[in-house]
Amino acid sequence: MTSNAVQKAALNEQFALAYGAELAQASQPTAAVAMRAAATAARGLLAERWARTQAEDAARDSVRGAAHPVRRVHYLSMEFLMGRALSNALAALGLEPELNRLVAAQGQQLGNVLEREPDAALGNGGLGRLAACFLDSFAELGLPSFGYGLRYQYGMFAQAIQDGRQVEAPDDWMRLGQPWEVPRADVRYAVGFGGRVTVDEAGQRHWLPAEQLEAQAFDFIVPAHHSERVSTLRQWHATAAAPIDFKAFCAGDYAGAARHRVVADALNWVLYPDDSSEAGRELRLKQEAFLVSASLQDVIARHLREAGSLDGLGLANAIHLNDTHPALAPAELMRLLLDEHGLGWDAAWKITRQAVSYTNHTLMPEALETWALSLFEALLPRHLEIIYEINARFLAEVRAKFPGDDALLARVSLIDEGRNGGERRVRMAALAIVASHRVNGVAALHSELMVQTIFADYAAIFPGRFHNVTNGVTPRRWLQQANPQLSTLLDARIGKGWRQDLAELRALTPAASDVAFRQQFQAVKLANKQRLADLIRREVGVQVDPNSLFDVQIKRIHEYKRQLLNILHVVARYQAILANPDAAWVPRTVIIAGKAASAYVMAKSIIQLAHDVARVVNSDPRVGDKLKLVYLPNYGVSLAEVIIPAADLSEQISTAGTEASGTGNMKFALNGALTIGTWDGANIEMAQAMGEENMFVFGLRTEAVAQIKALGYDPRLYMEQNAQLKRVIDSIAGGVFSSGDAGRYRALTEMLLNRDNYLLMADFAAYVDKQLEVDALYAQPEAWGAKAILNVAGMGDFSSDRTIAEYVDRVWSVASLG
Ligand code: DL6
Repeated sequence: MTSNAVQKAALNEQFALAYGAELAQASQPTAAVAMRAAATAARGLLAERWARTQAEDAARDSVRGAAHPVRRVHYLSMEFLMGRALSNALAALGLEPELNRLVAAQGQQLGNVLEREPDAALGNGGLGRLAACFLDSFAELGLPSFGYGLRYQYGMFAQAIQDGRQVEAPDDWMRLGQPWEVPRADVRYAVGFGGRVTVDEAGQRHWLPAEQLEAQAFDFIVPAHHSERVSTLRQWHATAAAPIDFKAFCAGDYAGAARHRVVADALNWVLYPDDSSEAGRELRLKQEAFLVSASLQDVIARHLREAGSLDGLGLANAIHLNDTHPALAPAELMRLLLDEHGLGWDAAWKITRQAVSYTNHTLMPEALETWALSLFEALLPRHLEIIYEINARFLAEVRAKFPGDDALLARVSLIDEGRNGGERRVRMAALAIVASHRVNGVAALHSELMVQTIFADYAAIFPGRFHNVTNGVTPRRWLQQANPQLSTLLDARIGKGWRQDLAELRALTPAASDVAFRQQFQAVKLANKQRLADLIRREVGVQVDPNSLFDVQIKRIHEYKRQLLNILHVVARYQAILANPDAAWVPRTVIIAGKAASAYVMAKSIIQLAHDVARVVNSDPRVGDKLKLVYLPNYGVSLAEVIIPAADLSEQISTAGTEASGTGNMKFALNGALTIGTWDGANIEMAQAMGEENMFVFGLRTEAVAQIKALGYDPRLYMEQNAQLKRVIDSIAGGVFSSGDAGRYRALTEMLLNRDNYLLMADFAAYVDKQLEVDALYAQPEAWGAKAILNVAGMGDFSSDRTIAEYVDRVWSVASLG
């Protein structure tokens, strides 16, 4: 039998068994029953690949001390935004037609079955989705690797909209079980918190934690598409180490008997507990420490199993910190090596520096994580001692290199001494930088600004440590699976190789001037738009015209991403249509989706404004199909997979210098949307790759932003000089969109007029003008289609396979250790 025939036979067998078991429990055949059976069957097939991959990796040269060993990469991240897994697994296994046949035999349609799978939304936005794309590329490139995360029971919240306002609810994504995960009952580690540190007669320090938890591993297997390799996401689940308090139980105090179990379980509940309370902050720090400790114990245990001793630990293993959330890792690794394995400081530090590297994903100073020393001391007393020691040695080095510069010492210290009256805090980014052999940003501009601004001092102290690795996205999910019709068209034109080597998209360039191809390309776009129009009608009851220009902004709601600028443009356009209804308006459907952090008041106000404006515009008969505004609730990976292939225009309009990279920008262009964007993040490299003339670039650039701010920015001036902007602000402030309630958006308009930190007022005119250019081009379908094709052709550099290859080269290889 061929290997595909063997796989088919195995799928048949496993599906039959799983379907029987599911049906017995569910009592009637539904698409959900078929979905779970299919997932169980696919997981069974992947499990065999997992075992083979692990055996291959264990036998690799690295642990035997070759000169340039292949290192195993351990990617520590608090977020993995995986989305659905079944269609990805079927595509990788080449079994979609077979499963189609199997579910049809049970009276189900494959499309419905696939849609029954809940999204694994264990992430917040771009950072988490990037981690998920990386797992795909780890498998595809055959990199020995483990992703490490937490097994959140509720993940990111589910967003509902009530009266135009965001309402958050737990997203109970595992309520019907989680057929994908493989529980590893035997992979468990103890993780401690609190207590105190003692010193024995030999001077050895011992941490005696007051609370002991147990971390149990659950594996999620991610398959390669062009080999039988897989990568693993190992997620930790916390339980209390101690049994119930029997005394309390016997006294009838059942809640008291189990209190410590609830405390332990709280670690599993949500991603990002609200950290506006002390309890929320404590829980978050515990989650981070829990992830780090369990993962590093696992790394060490595996190395000991394979190599027999700690020798070569730092050379054979890369430990990567996805932002600062796992930045406790160097301190925990030092603790494990010093206290649990008896190494001396120098040997432990050498291993740590060899192993650890760190990616920064934001320049926002407020997002740079710090922890109150008091909390740290209470939860992690031994780690704090180690951080003090790392700091003392680091500051001694700095003193030697820059004698007499006390201000520098204060700025770079791992401890913020709270000199301005604040409390003392641990700076997690400083810990990550000092302990890493490589630190990188995620797009060229971001990496440059990182060393010029937030990390300028460290860059002077550690020249050569800072690098750039521009983000990428997996073409398997974001083109092949999300846009099957476009994939088929590309296959016919340039072959199938782009799935493995995205650079092959370049061969599409001549197709931009091929009339027949353009028509086919635009027919695919129209079909995708029709699918989205159907979804919009189902979800929010708005009828949109698939021939209108689909103008899309989907991402976390944040002031710097400037969804508000987009809404201001909608209001301006609405007013212009009313003033001149008979002009040749290019019909436009503006689509926004995204979640606001639950405590972020301004972002929630922006969501409400979008709904208020949508209500007024969409119900105004004078406007009709000329303009519609749609807000799609509960944005997530699966929704993005429907929206992105249908977009004509991709809104990437952050204030220059604020968006580290963006990855949505890449997904849109890959699916043939044109970008309207600022000179920010990876927009810049995309424009360079596809030609700036194929993008609608507008707005102030980073230097101009800095200059305006330095000169004393006065947003009111922009309004006074621009009658259109004044009408827009006046109408919002006057209650035109809030049923006359002039107070509803007072804070928002006051913010625009008095602070406007993200320069919306300064960029408004350029943005509105650029939108007119968008209209003009869209009115020429031939020219629009050609540019859309050139966008796809220019995206060859933006595969996460390229990104991971660069990480291997610049960050994770032994050669990068210098
Ligand atoms: O690098 C992935 C992604 C970038 O594409 C976005 O530009 C950036 O905003 C995002 N950063 C974060 C930062 N969170 N923290 N800390 O999500 O990373």
